[in-house]
Amino acid sequence: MALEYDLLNENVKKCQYAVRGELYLRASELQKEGKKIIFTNVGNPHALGQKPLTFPRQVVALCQAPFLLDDPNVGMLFPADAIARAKHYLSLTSGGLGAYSDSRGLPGVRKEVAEFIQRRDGYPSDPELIFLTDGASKGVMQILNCVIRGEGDGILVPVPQYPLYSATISLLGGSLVPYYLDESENWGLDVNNLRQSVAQARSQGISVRAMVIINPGNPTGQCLSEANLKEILKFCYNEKLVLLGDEVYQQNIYQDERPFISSKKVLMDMGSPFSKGVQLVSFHTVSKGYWGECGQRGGYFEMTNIPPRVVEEIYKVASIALSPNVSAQIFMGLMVSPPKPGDISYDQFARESKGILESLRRRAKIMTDGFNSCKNVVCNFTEGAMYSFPQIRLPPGALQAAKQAGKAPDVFYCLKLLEATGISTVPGSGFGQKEGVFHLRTTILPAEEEMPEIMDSFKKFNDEFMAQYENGFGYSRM
Ligand code: DCS
Repeated sequence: MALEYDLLNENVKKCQYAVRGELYLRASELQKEGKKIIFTNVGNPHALGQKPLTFPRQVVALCQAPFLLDDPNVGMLFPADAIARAKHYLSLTSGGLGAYSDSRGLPGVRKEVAEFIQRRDGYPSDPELIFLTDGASKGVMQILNCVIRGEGDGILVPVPQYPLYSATISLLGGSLVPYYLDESENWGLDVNNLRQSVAQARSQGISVRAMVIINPGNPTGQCLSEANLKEILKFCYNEKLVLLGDEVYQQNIYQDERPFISSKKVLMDMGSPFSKGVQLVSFHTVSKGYWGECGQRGGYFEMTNIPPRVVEEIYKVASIALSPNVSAQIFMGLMVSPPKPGDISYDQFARESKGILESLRRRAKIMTDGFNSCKNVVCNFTEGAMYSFPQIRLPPGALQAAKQAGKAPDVFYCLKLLEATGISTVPGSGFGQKEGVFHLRTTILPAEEEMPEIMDSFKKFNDEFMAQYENGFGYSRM
C-alpha cells in the first residue's frame, strides 16, 4: 500500500509547520476538556472576534444569491452602491460564482488589481502579469514550485521566518539558505550577512536562485526601510536572484516613521539597469490588513521582469487547478477598489476600517509594553504585521527542566504558559532562531478589552516561572 507511513514521500515527513504544531494540538485538547483557550497562535482575526467589514460582505452576499437582485425589496436591505458592485462583479464572471474563471483569475478583477498597484506605486502595472490565487500561500507555492529543481537549488529565507517558506521548500525538495535578521537592530536586515549566507551555500554546492523578504515581517513585525529595500534589490541584481516580496501585511502599519513601501516601487524608482534587470514576484492577500478575511482564501501575485515564456508556464501549471476561488476573487477586487469618498457606503466603510486599524495599533503597544514589563523578557515594538515576538531569557534551571521533559526550551515554556493561562502561542523555534536564543510568538489580535487581563495573566505566569527556575547566572540570552 503506497499510503503507509514508511512509504510516504520523505519530503512530506520532513516538512514542519509550527503555527499548527504541538502547541496548537495541545491547546485544542485542552479546549475539548473545557478549558478556555486564547488562540493567539494564528493570525486569524475573525476567529478572535473581529467583525467583517459590511460593504464587501453585502456585495459578495448578493453575488452568491443573485436572485436577491430581482427581489423588489432588495433596496431595503442593501445600499445601492453594493447592488451596483454586485452587478458589476457578476458581469465579469461567465456564469456567476458557481462557474470556474480563467486559471489566472477574472480579467476584470486582475485589471482592478493592476489599477490599485499603479495608484499605490505610481508606476504602470500589467493585468496580464497578475495572477489571482487561493490566498497568498498558494501563490508562494506556485512560484517556489517553478524555481526549485532539486536540492541543489537554494532559497534565501529570513530567520526568523514564517514557516510557509521552510515547509514549502522542504516539500519541493529544495534547500533553505538562512539569513539572520538582527534583533538588536529591530530585526533589520544586514546585506553583509546576506553575502555570507550566499557564499556559505555556494561553498556547499548550492546554487542560490531566489530570495524571500517578508515586509512587514512575520513573526518579527519590522517594516523595511527604503534604503534597506534598495540594498536588497541591488544584491538580487548582482547575484541574479528572483526576489519574492511577501507583502501581505502592507495595510498593517502601527507607526508613522516607517511607512510600507512596496519592493516594486523601490525597484522602479531605482531606474536602469535595476528596474529592467531584477526579477520580482510580489504577493498580497485578503486575509490580513483590516479585512482579515482569512477563510475566504483570496490573494494575488504580480510578476515584474519575468519573461513571457515563463509566465506561460506558470499559467499552464495554474490551469491544472482550473480556477482560483471565485468569491475570493471578488473580495480581492473589493479590497483593491473599496468605496470612495462620496459613495453611499464610504462613511461606514471608512469608520469600520479605521476602527480596526486604530485598535490594532493600540493593541500592538499594549502587548509590547506588557512583555517588556516582565522579568527576563525583551520585546521589539511591532511596527507592522500582526505579531509580537518577545525574547524569553530562560534561566539554566528551566533549560535543565526542559531537557528532562524531553522538550526544546521554548516549547517547554510555551506549554507551561498554555497549561497555566490558556494562552496558546507558537515557540520561536518554529520560525527558526540563533542557537541558544528563545522566543515565542503571539498575535496582537485578542479583543482590546481582553488585552490587559491577558497580559496580566502572562506576567503572573512568567514571573512565577522565572522565580521557580532562576538561580542567578548563566542565562540563555546571547
Ligand atoms: N505570508 C505571510 C508572511 C503570512 O504571515 C501568511 C499567513 C501568508 C503569507 C499566507 O496568507 P494567506 O494564504 O491566508 O493569504 N500567516 C499565518 C500566520 O503566521 N498566522 O496565521 C496565518
